[in-house]
Amino acid sequence: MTITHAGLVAVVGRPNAGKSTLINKICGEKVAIVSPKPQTTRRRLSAVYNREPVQMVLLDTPGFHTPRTKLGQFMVKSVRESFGGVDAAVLVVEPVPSVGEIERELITQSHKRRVPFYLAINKLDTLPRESLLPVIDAYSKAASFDAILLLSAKSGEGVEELTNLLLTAMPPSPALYPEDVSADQTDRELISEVVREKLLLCLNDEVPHGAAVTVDKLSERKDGLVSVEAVVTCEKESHKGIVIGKNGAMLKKIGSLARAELEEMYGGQVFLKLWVRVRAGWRDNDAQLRNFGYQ
Ligand SMILES: Nc1nc2c(ncn2[C@@H]2O[C@H](COP(=O)(O)OP(=O)(O)OP(=O)(O)O)[C@@H](O)[C@H]2O)c(=O)[nH]1
Ligand SMILES: [Mg+2]
Repeated sequence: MTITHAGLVAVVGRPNAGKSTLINKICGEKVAIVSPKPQTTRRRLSAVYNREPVQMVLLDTPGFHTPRTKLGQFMVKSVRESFGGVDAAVLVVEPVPSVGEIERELITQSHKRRVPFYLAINKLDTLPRESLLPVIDAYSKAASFDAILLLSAKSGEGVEELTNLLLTAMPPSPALYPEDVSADQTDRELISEVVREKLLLCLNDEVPHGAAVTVDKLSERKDGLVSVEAVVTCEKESHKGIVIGKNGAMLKKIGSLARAELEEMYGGQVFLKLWVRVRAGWRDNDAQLRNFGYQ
């Protein structure tokens, strides 16, 4: 593959706007976890998309919000940092006809960078087209964008148009990543994210938001079987009880959902063992945060 143009694209927006869904859709594969709950993404993730002769590295960022914990501070800091050195930025927004404080702050930050800046009004599939006119109007008044796109990250409608615009914004450069790399995350990080996604899907807000997942053991046997031991760390004893569930039913459900997805990714059998433990207040503890990779 010959790459002549390559660059970085920051994808920003409020929690739940659909940033990770959009990045997965552009890349044509699942690189980032997605959930109906806000604050799913905690760490910046680089997803690599190649279309010869261009390579585009999409930075999936945590939803921008007012932090209440040190984990939240880390998340918000990583959004701010993601603007540094990018070649383009995309603001992903909900299709609502007013520009929120979060969006205004992100617009200000992006304008400082003076790079092509695109607005992606997402979730087009959830409302009739005529309802989008006031949304476009509100954003046109709030800032100058290089383009305003209407799209559905879920169905894919309008995504190709954004992809094409972004590709043309990439500057002359050799490839930034080898062509077989799809994201800058290790197998351990990927596995712990898949387990965390299932926690978000199966449990109510407070419990998964106070949970972290780490992979303690990972091995691949000669016969191809992948063996994983992962730990779910909760903030409270009561949360631990909820994660485990009656007779272990919830943990079993989370484990089997995660295993099914990992088996698809690895293309073979996966043995997944989950443990649950409690570390009170870990979201405000520097050492714990470092331990979980939130530093
Ligand atoms: N109907 C509809 N739902 C969408 C669309 N895009 C995303 N969603 C849903 O919105 C929810 C949030 O999507 P994510 O991709 O996790 O959002 P995010 O912006 O990455 O969220 P954080 O990581 O929390 O900042 C999920 O339930 C998605 O399925 C869309 O175009 N249409
Ligand atoms: Mg996300």
